Amino acid sequence: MAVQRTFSIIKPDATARNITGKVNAKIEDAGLRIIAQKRIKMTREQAEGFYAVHKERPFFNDLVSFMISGPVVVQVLEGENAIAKYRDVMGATNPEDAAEGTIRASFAESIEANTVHGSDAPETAAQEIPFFFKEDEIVG
Ligand code: IDP
Repeated sequence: MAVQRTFSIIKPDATARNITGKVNAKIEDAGLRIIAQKRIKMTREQAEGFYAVHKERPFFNDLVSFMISGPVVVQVLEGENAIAKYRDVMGATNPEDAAEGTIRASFAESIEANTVHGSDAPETAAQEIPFFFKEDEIVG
């Protein structure tokens, strides 16, 4: 399996509870390397653009409001099979379904305030990384 890059967001529920370091420890313990990271406050336009694939879903407006309700930490992670590996480390979308030890099982508050985002496929990662990072901000 090749070395891949994936895009991650530590969501506002995690920055509010000051647990970004605990999330990062789980990422690093899984063998993923944080090769870019910044703390930002997303604009509504950014959040709507980022989640555009979900715009017909009933939870879209609430999701956008949640994502702009506080700071987030956007990241690029690198490692062997990073996209699938990070999805495993995150756990299921609904924390009630997430496997023990995963980020969402450990920290998520609800299906919406579920602590992290991670790209779901190589094509998604390739769109999401440049949405937030310039190439010279990523140091592999
Ligand atoms: P994922 O983040 O596990 O890939 P998606 O289905 O792509 O899950 O949904 C994107 C985000 O939208 C979720 O992480 C969660 O924050 C939110 N979300 C998904 N389903 C629901 C729902 O049924 N109610 C409220 N928010 C939801």
